[in-house]
Amino acid sequence: MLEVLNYINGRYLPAADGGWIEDVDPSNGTVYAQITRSGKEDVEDAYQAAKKAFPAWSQTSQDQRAAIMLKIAEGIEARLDQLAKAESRDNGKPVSLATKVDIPRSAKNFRFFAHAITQFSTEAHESVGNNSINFTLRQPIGVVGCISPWNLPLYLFSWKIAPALAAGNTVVAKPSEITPMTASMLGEIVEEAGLPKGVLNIVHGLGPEVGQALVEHPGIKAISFTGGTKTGAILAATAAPMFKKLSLELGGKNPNLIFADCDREKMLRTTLRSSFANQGQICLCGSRIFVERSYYDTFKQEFVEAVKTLTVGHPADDVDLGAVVTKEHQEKIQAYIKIAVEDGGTLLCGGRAVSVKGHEGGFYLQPTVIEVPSNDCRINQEEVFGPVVTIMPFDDEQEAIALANDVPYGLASTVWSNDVDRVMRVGKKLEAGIVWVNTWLNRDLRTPFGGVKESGVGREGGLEALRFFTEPKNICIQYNN
Ligand code: TXE
Repeated sequence: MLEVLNYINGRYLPAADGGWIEDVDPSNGTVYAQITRSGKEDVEDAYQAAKKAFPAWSQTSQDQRAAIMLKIAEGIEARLDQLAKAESRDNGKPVSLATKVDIPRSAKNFRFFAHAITQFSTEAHESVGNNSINFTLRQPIGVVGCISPWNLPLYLFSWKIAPALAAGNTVVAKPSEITPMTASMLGEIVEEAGLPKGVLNIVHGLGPEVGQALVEHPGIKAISFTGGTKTGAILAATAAPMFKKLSLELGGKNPNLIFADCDREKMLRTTLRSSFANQGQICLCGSRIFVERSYYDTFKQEFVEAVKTLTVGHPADDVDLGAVVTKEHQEKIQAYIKIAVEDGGTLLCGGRAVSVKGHEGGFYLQPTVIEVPSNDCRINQEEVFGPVVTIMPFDDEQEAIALANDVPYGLASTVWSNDVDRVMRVGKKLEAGIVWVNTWLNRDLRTPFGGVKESGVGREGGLEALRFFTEPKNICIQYNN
């Protein structure tokens, strides 16, 4: 049986207490690997390795760090097929998606922050007449923790690790126990790239065990987390009394506002993606669709017809949707569909599990569209995180904005309209960290990424990430003329 081991101080090794958890292939429901089940002792070992490596790594020049990170990016790209297949087998997403999006973006994350760190400057101020100069150093924090989820495994794992390393920190990182494989493969890639031992350490296991131990460790001074809102709250409660720096990228329940004047062909094509990409398991998916009333009936008919053409099947095949990540998650999504209908929703298409010939044990679901009577329905208020979207009409901009904002989350939003005055009026009033206009998941890594309300605290991406992973220090020198 394939084993997923910890990577500590440049060595692959099992957890100290020898426990294991199963790694299930969502495409057929079989256990295909066992994952080492780490705990406090393993986090301590990883921390000691990172602490020992910190002085040298933090004194490595930005150019030297950048050179190693560029090699890590090349190492990921050299293993594109192997990593994409591993990602798909762990997560259930189509191999084509992992090949086109997840793995290339993981390489890009390292490449981006390799360049960013060589441009990362700070401010200085001369106080004329007072013979003083004030300048700011941005110093690495020390040993930091990175905790990532199962939906975009290597993509989000690398999105945290890259800026942490670029800023001169050493890292203890924990991927999701549901999709540990590609994170585990990163160990050999960073070693090949020349990353010194102990700079990056990867521990595997259950969130409430090794994840909690990571957050509780007094020596780990900052945690960058992506996952569920409930888990984010647990982390915050643990970290608060320790005054630990936290970046929390949590859930979303994103509105997709469609005005009648939009480019309808482009909107329809993009809305299929924003609704069902990665089986709807992206925190940025537009799961609540609101359409201007004059266009609503036409949209409903055309959108449902288009959704029915989407294919669901084994991730290794040329399909639009693969399997959702676990049996439990499949059941959670189906429960939400049932609740939506009980709340007065109309199932316009989908709603059922799919049995894929030869892979009957897999966790497949039809892409589902539900027309809801109100935004107050539970399915419009809670994150389902699956191939399920709801639709309902709105009468004017004010109503569209009110509906969009009437959720506990505030991560991303999409506005479809060719009226630039309107998209500015609406965009400025949306309670969201990201507003896409006539596009979706169109990311420039220099921009801040994150949300408001229950979608999290802080921002990742670009300079925001480098600022999170450094501490500013103001030095003031007074000199004699
Ligand atoms: O996230 P969890 P899961 C949402 C989505 C999904 C829900 C749960 O609604 O259904 O979150 O997903 C680790 N201390 N998103 O189960 O549980 C855990 O091991 C420290 C949105 O993946 O939050 C994993 O590595 N760590 C999100 C990571 O936290 C803990 C993407 C995420 O696990 C921990 C994924 C603890 N007490 C899910 N408990 C997005 N914004 O993209 C768990 N973990």
